[in-house]
Amino acid sequence: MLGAQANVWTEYMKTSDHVEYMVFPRMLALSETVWTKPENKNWERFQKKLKYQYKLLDSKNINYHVAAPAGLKQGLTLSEEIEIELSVPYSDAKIFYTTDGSEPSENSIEYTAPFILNIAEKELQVKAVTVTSTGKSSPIVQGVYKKAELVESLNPLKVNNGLQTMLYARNYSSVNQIEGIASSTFVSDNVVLPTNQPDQFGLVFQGLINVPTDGIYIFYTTSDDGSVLNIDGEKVVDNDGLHGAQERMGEIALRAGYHNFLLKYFEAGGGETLSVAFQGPDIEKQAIPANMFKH
Ligand SMILES: [Ca+2]
Repeated sequence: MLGAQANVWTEYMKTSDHVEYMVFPRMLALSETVWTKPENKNWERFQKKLKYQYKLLDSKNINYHVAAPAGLKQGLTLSEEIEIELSVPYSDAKIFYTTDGSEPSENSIEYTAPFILNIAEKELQVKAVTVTSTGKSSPIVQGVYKKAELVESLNPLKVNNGLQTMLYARNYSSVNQIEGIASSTFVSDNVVLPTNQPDQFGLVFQGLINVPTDGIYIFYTTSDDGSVLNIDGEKVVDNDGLHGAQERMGEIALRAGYHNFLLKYFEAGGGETLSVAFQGPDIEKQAIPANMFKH
C-alpha cells in the first residue's frame, strides 16, 4: 500500500484536548508531505495555506499548538544596539513582549514593527508570546542579548605545535574529578582520542588556540562521555556528565591571537567520541584545524 501514516501514543495523555494539541498542526504537515507534489512543496506556500487551516481549526474549536513568535536569539553581540524583528504564522494573531524579564501577556507591549534595543549598559531579556484572535496563547519564548567584551590575546614568547595531553587511566563520572598525577603525558597534533585505550580514562588537552580575527567565536564539543572546554579560564562549553555522543556549544568574544585552551574529557564505558569544532567571523562551522593549536 502506498501512503504514509503517523501514530500518536496516548497512554500518557489524559484528555482529548491534549491529544488534539499533540496532533495539530502536525497532521497538516503530514498531509502536505503526502498529498503535495514534490515540485510544489515549499515552506512559504505551506505557511500561507496554514493561515486558512488555522481559521478552520478555530471554527471547530480544536485545541492546536500555537507557535511562539520567531526571531529571538540567545547570545553575545559586539554592537551596542540590536534590532528585534518578530513574526508569527497567523494572519490575525498578536504578539506581546517584555524587555524587563517579566512574563508577557495581553497587558504587555504589543509588537507592531521591528524595534531597537540598547544593550550597552546591561544584558537584556526579551520575552514574547503569541495570542491568537480566539485568545489562545503560545508558549513563551525568550531571547537574551548581551554585549560582549573581546578577551585580550596572549603574547607567548615561544610556541610549539600541538597540545599538551595528559592521560589518566582512572574511572570518572565528571571531568571535575580529573586531578593528580597523569598516567602519561604527550603532545597531540589535534584533539583526538588515543587508540587502543581501555575504557575508564580521562584526558586533558592543554595549550593555546590561535584565532585569526577579532570577533565572536562559537565552540562546539561532541563527546561520549563528558567534556568541558575552557577558553582563557572561562567555561565556554559544558558537555560534562555520563552520556552518549551529544553536541553542546558556547560562545566567547576573542581578540585575534593566542588564547588559553583547556579541554577536559572522560570516557566511562561503552562508546567513546570526542571532537571539537568552531565557527567565527566569516568562518563556517568546522573542525578546529591542527595548525590553530600550540603549546
Ligand atoms: Ca561512553
